[in-house]
This record gives sequence, structure tokens and C-alpha cells, in this order.
Amino acid sequence: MTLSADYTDRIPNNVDLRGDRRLQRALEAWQPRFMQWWRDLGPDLIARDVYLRTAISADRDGWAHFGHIPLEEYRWGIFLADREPDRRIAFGEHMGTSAWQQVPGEYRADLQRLLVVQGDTEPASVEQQRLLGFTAPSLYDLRNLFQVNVEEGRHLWAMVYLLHAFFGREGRDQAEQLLLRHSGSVDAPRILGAFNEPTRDWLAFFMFTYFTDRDGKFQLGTLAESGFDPLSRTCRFMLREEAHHMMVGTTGIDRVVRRTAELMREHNTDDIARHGGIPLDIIQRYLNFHYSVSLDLFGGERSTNVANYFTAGLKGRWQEERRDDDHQLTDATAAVDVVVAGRIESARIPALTALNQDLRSEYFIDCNNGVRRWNRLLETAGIERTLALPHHGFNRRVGAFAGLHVTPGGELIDDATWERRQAEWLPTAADYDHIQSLMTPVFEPGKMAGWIAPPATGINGQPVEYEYVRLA
Ligand code: BYC
Repeated sequence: MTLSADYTDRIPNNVDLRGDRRLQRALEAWQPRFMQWWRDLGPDLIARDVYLRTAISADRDGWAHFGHIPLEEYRWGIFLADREPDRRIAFGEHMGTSAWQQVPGEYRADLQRLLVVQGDTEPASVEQQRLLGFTAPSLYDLRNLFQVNVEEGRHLWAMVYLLHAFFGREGRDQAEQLLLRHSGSVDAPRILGAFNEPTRDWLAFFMFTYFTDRDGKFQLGTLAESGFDPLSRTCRFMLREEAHHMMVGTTGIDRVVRRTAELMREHNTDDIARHGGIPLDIIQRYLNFHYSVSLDLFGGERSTNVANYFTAGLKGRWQEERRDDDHQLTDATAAVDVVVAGRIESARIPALTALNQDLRSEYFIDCNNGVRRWNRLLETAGIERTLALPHHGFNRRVGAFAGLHVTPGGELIDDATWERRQAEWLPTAADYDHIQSLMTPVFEPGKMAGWIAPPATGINGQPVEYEYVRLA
């Protein structure tokens, strides 16, 4: 069954909003608050119009439509992937029974919490990125930033729809709160740590879209397995949009690395800062930072929360249905790292409580693909240095390594050594200053800032020099 979006409604949707007047009214009351939030905390740079893709239907081929529109006229809507007939729960204690079309009473609180945590990240990322438009390295990049921003806004809509449609008054209250917490706020911060860190420059933006959006991919992948069918369908649709965000991160870092390699060759030095480039050491320190804060988003490696979510059928594993086991895990065990008497050791714990680590391991493999790709770029350019992911204990605030100090190589060190050496591993004030000094906008079609190589192709078959954004 394929549902086209209804654009005659104020809120485009493929959930037959017209058939549920109460819900429609509740969402129409939320919409102006969302728009106010967008004006207050969305992108600060106002463009005349932007070459955006908009979802028009949720089927495989026809969901994206491209055209120049003012950002404020983007049609934020509610789209669920098609319903699979007779979908069954694929794991946990309800395995084999029909997926739920309504929230089961006993799981109401847990499901609501998952939706709120997920929903909270979406507007947070828009807030974090709101000033970046002023320093875009090209119109192509500026367009990608705006595309990411409107889609994160739509992902907020996705969670708000579920809260409104299935969680009554409490859900509506939570939907309000999603607009009231703000990234970095002292009084009402965003829920998860990484979403309170500022995205202060474009290197941080590319790292964020590579590492933090990729956590989104994996978390959404586990929620796409959910026994609560509306959540599963919502996440399946969101994952398609998420793929673009990660493309922005992957190719963004590709282009930085390529330009860095070019400058290193041209000037025969690693010290390319004075030639307007980003030295590999700074790229590595940014990578260390963004990877480690993104690892924290997986929760602790020992978690009864995740065991309960799995057993209840609320949150599955990555590609649950392709796994070759009993999908119950009641007797299985898994190895996790523990720190005992100053040493990193391995302990076996029930596999159910180790599921955050299971997901994190899948994430690690995916992240490492990018690192290999950047190292191939360096090698092709004749540069003998490489980039690497730091050890999973490095710079952690959540889980077994919280409160300890671990080097990127995986060695436990004491506080004094950490203090003395952390500037080798994490971005320093001087690094931030250097990157900031490169952040001058380039708004001429086809032109690129000097610290980044041009993209290999444009958007939707358009040339790189296309006027992707028309400024006011
Ligand atoms: N910061 O049992 P534990 C995205 C809390 S990104 C602060 O180990 P659990 C996107 C935790 O809440 C994807 N607090 O963790 C990307 C718990 O509190 P309680 C977002 C944290 O519950 C880019 C306690 O510590 N989606 O979409 O197994 C742009 C013990 O935790 C943190 C989701 O995350 C932290 N980092 O797992 C835009 C999916 N980590 O119970 C968007 C939904 C843990 O003691 N969320 N805590 O009060 C979840 O599945 C889980 O809540 C988590 C945590 C994976 C986040």
C-alpha cells in the first residue's frame, strides 16, 4: 500500500490526518509553536530561496521532489513508510505475535521515553548549527546545511506526531517540552550530552554529520525493528533522509582530507595552517572528539534499560531479522570491557544487558569504513600518514570508562598525564582559533573556500556551480 502525501492539508501527511479531527487540531495548534521555534532558533542566515528536496510521497521512487523554495515554506509533514501487511514482532518475549498498532499499556512509559529522547536530538542539532550559514565554504555546502536542518525539523515532527497520536495529554506536554529545552541551555539543556556541544565551525559540522548523525542511523535502525508498528514505520522513513546527512559528513571530510593532502604535497610540509589549510593533526583531534562524544550516545555497555526495551519488543538490534540466533537472548552472554585495579579486562555478562555495546560495535565498523576511505585518499595523494579512530575508552563520560582517562591508543593513564597530554588528542583553543580564521563565507556559485576541495558531483544531477542558494 502506498500513500501519497496530502498537500492540500496544512500539515502534509500520509497518515490520513483529516480522518482524525482531534489529532489534526492538536497538531495544528503545535505547528505555529514549531514555526516560532524555527524562527527563533533555526538557521540565522536568511536566504531568498534554497534548492531543497521535499518529501511528496513515501513510496520507494517518488518521495523526493526538488525545487527552489524559501526555507520557511518547506512543507514539514508527517510521513510513515508503507505498512507491511501482517507484520510480526521479530524479537523479545512477544516474538511472532502481530506488531502493535496501539501502545500496549504496560510499555507506555518506556515507549514515551524513547520517543522523547529521540525527538529531543532533532531540534537540538538545528540549534547547534544555526550560525553556520554565515561561514559556508560554498553555496553547495550551504544548501546541504539547510537541507539537513529542514529534515531534522521534520524528524522532530515525526516524533511529535507519535506523541500526539498515541500518548494523549502527556504526549502533548512532552511535545511542548521538545521546543522548550535548548542546546547548551543551563536551565533546560537537551537530554543527551553530544547535543549540548556547540557546532562552532564547518569541520565540526562535517564531523557531526559523519559521527553523530551516524548514531542516529543506528538508533533509528533499532527503533525501526520496534514491535510498535507506527514507530517502526516512522523510523524506516526517517532513515532514508538520514542517509543524505551522512553523505554530507562523509564527502565533507573526504573533501577536507583531499585538500589537506594537496596542500601538504604542494608545500612539502605537514604544517599547512599558514597556507590556509587544515593540518591532519587538527582533523585527527576533531575526529577524536566527535567520535568519543558520539559513543556516549549509545548509553552504558551494561544497561538494564536496553535489556528491558529488547525483551518488551520496543527496541531491537541492528538488522535484527538477519541475525542468526533465537532473538530472545535469555541464555546468551557477551563480553564487555571492565576496568579492574587499573587494568582493562573483559567480563562476560548477560547478552541482554550488553545490547548497547552490541549496537556500538556495529557503529564502530561503519565509522571505520570512513577512516579507511580517508586513508586511501591520503595514500593515493602520496601522504604517508593516516587517520584512526581512538580507543572506545577515550574521552568517555558514559559507561565503564567514565571518570577514567584512556589514551587514543587504549592505555589507561592517571589524571596528571591526562592533563599534560590531552592537547595532543583533543582540539585545543589554538585549533579552534585556526579553524575559525578559515571560516570566511564563499557565496559565489561554483567557488570553494581554500581549505576544502570541490565536491565530485552536484545535487540531483545539477552542476557544482549551480546556484543552489539565492541569498536575500
Ligand atoms: N547523555 O542504561 P543506560 C540522532 C542516561 S542521535 C546523557 O546506560 P540506555 C540524531 C540514560 O538516559 C540518536 N544521559 O542507557 C543525530 C539513563 O538514565 P536513567 C538519538 C545519558 O537507557 C544527529 C542513564 O544514563 N536516539 O537521532 O540503555 C542529528 C543510564 O543509561 C546518556 C536515541 O538515542 C548520554 N549520552 O541508553 C539529529 C534513541 N546516555 O534511566 C539526530 C532513543 C545514557 O538512569 N534512546 N544516559 O534516568 C535510547 O535508546 C536510549 O535512551 C539511549 C541510552 C541509547 C540514549
